[in-house]
Amino acid sequence: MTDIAILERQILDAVTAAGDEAALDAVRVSALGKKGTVSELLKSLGAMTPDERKANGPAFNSLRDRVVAAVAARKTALEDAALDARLVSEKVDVTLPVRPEPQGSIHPVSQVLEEVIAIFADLGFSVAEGPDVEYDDYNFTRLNIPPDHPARQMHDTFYVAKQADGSRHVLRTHTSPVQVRTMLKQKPPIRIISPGRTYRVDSDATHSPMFHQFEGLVIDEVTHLGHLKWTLEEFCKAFFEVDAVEMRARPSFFPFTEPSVEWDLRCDRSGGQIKFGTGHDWLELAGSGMVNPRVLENCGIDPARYQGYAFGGGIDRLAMLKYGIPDIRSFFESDLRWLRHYGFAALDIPTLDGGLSR
Ligand code: 2U9
Repeated sequence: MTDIAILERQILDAVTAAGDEAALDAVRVSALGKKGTVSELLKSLGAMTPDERKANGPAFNSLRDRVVAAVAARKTALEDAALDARLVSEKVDVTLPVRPEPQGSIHPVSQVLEEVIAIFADLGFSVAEGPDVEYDDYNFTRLNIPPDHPARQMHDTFYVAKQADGSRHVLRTHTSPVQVRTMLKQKPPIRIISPGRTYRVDSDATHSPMFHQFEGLVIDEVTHLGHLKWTLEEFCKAFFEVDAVEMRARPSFFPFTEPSVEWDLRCDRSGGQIKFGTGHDWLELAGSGMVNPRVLENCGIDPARYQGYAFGGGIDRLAMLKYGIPDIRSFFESDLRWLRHYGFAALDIPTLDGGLSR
């Protein structure tokens, strides 16, 4: 073997033996660095005669090329091995449950609240919220229920202690004051729902002193009872997960809507379970109406230019109907066995495309 061949063998063995990028770089420097063995050989060409240079030049240069290529190939191999090792160590099993042992469950009222929000969001409504303790003015007076109006008695109000100015705050008896607040700060078009807690002095199997409502409000230049009916129909189809529903209108009275309409839903109770869209029974669904022009005026909206429709329903009541819960009071007893039975898994988030209910 020539000296060149021996040197090449030594360098290539060292390249192969380099176990990581730092070791490989040390081999590269010792061969190709300023004072490296191959660099010294190339430098020695300068001191040779033209004939010697002719004889040794090609061999020295091709040695340098082979060493450069071997170092580059080893570098790629080391990088590939490092990536493979990282991929193995960082492997994630995407089939594992996100939370192996979920604790607790989602209350049916929270679940139905999310279902209602998902449906109305799909219909273009946004969610508005407000405080549970309200001004008497927003809960009643601006909604066309002035002091001493008989409708105040219907609301069985919880009053809060007198303020310094003699006025009394109330626990809101409906979520309508949220719509009042929205109208006072936002110009039409308005398209909101206001779900939340409401309070009335009432308690039996179908009434709880604290219950949950959703109300909807649409204000625009052209709105009518047809829009209202379509909106409630679309809601019912999505909520009860049926292809068709039939609604029956009954004339009603609310101080904040004129005309006022209550809606019943065709249903079938014959099989022990309730079915919607067929049958000979009717189920009270929601109250509604065209917003009373006096309410628009009280909330800073010009009734000559705008009209609106509004509706309201009980969330607890919807949860009882959909999930077969007979007594509203059981919602608020915090009985763990009840919660385990009627509760929803933490990741059971209702969406229209992913499925509203289990
Ligand atoms: C504004 C104007 C009008 C909201 C409405 C009802 C009819 C209604 C009840 C259903 C069952 C309450 O939970 S329940 O007891 N609600 O019947 N709610 S119209 O009307 C509004 C609201 C706000 C500014």
